Amino acid sequence: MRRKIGLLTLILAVALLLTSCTGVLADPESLISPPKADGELQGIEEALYAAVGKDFSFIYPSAGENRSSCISVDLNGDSKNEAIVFYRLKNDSSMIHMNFFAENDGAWKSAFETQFACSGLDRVDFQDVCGDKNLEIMVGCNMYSATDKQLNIFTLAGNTLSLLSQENYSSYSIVDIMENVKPQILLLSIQTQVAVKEESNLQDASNVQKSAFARFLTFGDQNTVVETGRVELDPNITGFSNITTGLLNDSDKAIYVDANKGSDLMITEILYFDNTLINASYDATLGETRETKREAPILCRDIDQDGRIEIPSAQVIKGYTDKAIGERNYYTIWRSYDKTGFQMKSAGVLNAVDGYYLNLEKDIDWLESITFVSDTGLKTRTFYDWNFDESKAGDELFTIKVFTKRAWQSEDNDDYKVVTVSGDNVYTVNINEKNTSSYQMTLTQIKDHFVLL
Ligand SMILES: [Ca+2]
Ligand SMILES: [Ca+2]
Ligand SMILES: [Ca+2]
Repeated sequence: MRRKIGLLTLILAVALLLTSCTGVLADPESLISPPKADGELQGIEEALYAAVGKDFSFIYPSAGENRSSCISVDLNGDSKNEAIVFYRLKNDSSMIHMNFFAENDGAWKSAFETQFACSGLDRVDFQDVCGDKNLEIMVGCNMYSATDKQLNIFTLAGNTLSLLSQENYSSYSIVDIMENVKPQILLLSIQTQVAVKEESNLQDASNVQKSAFARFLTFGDQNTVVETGRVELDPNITGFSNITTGLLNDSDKAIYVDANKGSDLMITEILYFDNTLINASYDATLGETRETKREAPILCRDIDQDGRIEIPSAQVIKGYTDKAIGERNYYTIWRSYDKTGFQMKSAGVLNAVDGYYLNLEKDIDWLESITFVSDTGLKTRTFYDWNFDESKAGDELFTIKVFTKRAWQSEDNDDYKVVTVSGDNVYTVNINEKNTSSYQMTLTQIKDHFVLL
C-alpha cells in the first residue's frame, strides 16, 4: 500500500512540478508561462537563492517523464516532499549542479549538493530500485556524444543523499521482469573505438571496433549494485528507438529493444532472464541480429492485444521491389517469440502515421495479390488488384481516407463510408463497387479487419 501511495504522490508531484520553479527562466520551454508558485515552490526557490545566489540558469531534462528543472517528490513516504533542482552557475558552464532540499518545520534548506561534468541532462527518474521503500533518484547525464551518457543513482541516507552507483549507458530503462519485488535497470550501450596507428599515433579510420551490449543491474543488500547479466547486442546498432516489456510465455517476461542499425534498418533484441541474461535475437556465429531485421522503422507492439509483444517484419508490397528503401510500401508480418521459436500472429497493412492497421490475420495470399499507393498529405491509401500478367497495378479495390471531423462534415465526400471514428479522426473507405475480384472487400469486411492503434 505504501508503494502505491508513493507512486501516486510521485504522479501528483510530477503533474504539479511540470510548472517548474518560477523566477529565473532560462529555457525556451519555460516561455510557456507557469502558474504562480505555491508556497512549496516559493520556499524551494528561496532556499536555492540562499544556497547558491542568483547567478545561475535552470537546466531541464531533455527526455523521460520528468522535464522540470525543479522536482519535488516524497522520497521516503513520510508525507513531506523533498526536492531536487538542476542548474548551471553562470561562471562555470562546464558543470551541471544538482541541489537537494528538505523541509524542516516549514523551512526549506539545502541538504546536499553535487555536480556533473556533462553537456546536458538526459532524464531523471524516481524508483525504489533497492527495495527499502525509499525512492532512489536516477539522474541521466548527456556526455559529449549522442550515445555516451552517464547514469548517477542516488539514495536517501538520513537527511541527505548518497551516490549509490555511476554507470555508462546510451539508453536505459527501469524494468520489472524478475520475480523478486525489486525493479531492475537495463542499461544499453554502444561503443565505438577507433584504433590508433602505431607509427604515427594518429587515429586509423579504417580500423573501427564497434560493439553494443546490454547490462542488467539489480540491487543487493546494503544498497550494493550487482550486474546480474550482460549480453552482446548487434555491434552495428546506431541507436535505440524503444524499449518495451511483455510476456514471453505464461510465466516469463521479456524486454524488447527496438534498435536502429545504420540509417535504414531496424532490429529487435529480445532479452530475457533464465538464470542469466539471454539475447534470443542475436546470432553470435553470424555476429549480428538477423532474424528480426527489417528495412522499415516499425516498432514492436502487442498487435493482437494478448499481452505478448509481436515483432514486425516488413514485406515489400507488389510493385515496390525496384524502388529505393524509403520509397517502398510494405505489408507487415507480426510474430511473437516464446523461447522455442517465432510464431506468426498476424499479417496486414500498418499505417502508423494515421493510426490504423488493416488486419488480414494470416491471409498472405491477399497481401501478395494486391498493391497500394499512399498519399500522406491527403491521408489516403488506395488499394489495387495486382495484375500478375503485366506486373503492374490492376483495377482499384478501395481507398481508405482519414478525415478530420470538420473536413468530414464540410467536404464533398459522398463516395466515402465511415469505418470508424476516433478522437478527431473519421476513418472512411471508398469502395470501387465495379471491381468484384476475389480480393475485393465489403464495408463490413473492412470494418471487421480495421484496428485502431
Ligand atoms: Ca519525505
Ligand atoms: Ca530505495
Ligand atoms: Ca500480442
